[in-house]
Amino acid sequence: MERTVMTTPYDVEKVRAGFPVLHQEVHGKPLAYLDNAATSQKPEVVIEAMKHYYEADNANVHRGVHQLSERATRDYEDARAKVQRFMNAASSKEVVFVRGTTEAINLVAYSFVRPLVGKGDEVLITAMEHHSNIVPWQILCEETGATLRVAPINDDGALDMEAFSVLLSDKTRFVSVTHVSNALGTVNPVREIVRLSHEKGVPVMVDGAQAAPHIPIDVRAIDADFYAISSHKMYGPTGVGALYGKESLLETMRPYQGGGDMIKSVTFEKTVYNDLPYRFEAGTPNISGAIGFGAAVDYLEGLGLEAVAAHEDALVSYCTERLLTVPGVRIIGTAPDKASVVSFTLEGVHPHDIGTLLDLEGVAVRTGHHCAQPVMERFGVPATCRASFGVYNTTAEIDRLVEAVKKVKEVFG
Ligand code: C6P
Repeated sequence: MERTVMTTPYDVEKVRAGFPVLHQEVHGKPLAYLDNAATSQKPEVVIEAMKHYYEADNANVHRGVHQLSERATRDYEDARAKVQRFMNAASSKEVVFVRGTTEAINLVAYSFVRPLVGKGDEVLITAMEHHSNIVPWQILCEETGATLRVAPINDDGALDMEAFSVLLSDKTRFVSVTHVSNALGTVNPVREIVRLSHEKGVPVMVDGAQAAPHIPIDVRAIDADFYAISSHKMYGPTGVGALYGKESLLETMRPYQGGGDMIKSVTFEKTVYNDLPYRFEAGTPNISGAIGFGAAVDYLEGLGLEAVAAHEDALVSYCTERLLTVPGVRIIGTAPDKASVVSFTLEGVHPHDIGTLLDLEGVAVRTGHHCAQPVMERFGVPATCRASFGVYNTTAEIDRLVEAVKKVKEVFG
């Protein structure tokens, strides 16, 4: 992907100063938080935005005529506009607040794809998907008689595009792919995937959970039909995310849940559903979460996504190079285009043992299957140790990771 080179140097120490949680010791060592793919830390500005809402404006949205409700509604809708701008969606009607990527994918499976498919139809995903982009499609296939097809990945963790093109057939009704793999770091050629799919008239959903915190997202340039993101991986709060959907498609979809706010009028005879995007936001939403999400989007845009991407690309390269100096280290996922994740194993040591010993050194990584068990199977490993980087990480923290891995090697002989 082409990236703009920033003229001002990236000031990581200034960035770090904005994150209160980073300034602590774990087991007597300074915290090196390298588990950003699981969830990122929150800057003061996000914490403050949420605190302000509860201290000054707390009220339900779209309901009251009183001052507090008007303010809460304004800030909630401002947050939607921020997310719209962040993803470059054409209209705020195309941005539905959800609990996160998982809920967004389930919503699309239920409301858009399920009524479209039956026996003989196929849904196409890839072998590098997170469970959130596998299980909803399995449920859908079980219930409709459709078949789930899986495009394979190459030994370096890149998608096998030739196989993908072959699997994309006249039977394919829907394609759902991740933009960035959480277990491998692979960046998928989503524009190309969408182009090929649209040539066959097949709509595409992109799971952007791991892309949105790291690379600029432009849903219109990608021409994605649906795109899902999670606030908590983007320096925002947990429990909120966004589903982008093309207005023309959202308009055709049945509601996901029924309840308050998703209706225009209700009688026992007939309910008239609300306009977009409220039709998909039944019940009192996560108001403080959405406001925090909006603040997180402002924060990321303030840093500049190109600058963030350049900073994290440099960390991935540095980490890969340094880890490979340790005999017995194997990097899982070596695709040419990667974002922010370095998954590895150490010969003779279970990743959980590595994780536990790293924790004693103050280094936080995730170990396990990363909710992507088929990826582990593909690479013949039970689990990996995953270092994942964010805006505040430094090469010094990577040096500490590498020194800790060397120590693990010594302990286990
Ligand atoms: N991956 C990880 O440690 P939610 O939980 O709904 O915000 O996001 C789910 C999800 C979907 N797709 C991808 C590619 C993801 O990485 C995740 C979440 C975390 O890798 C937690 S399992």
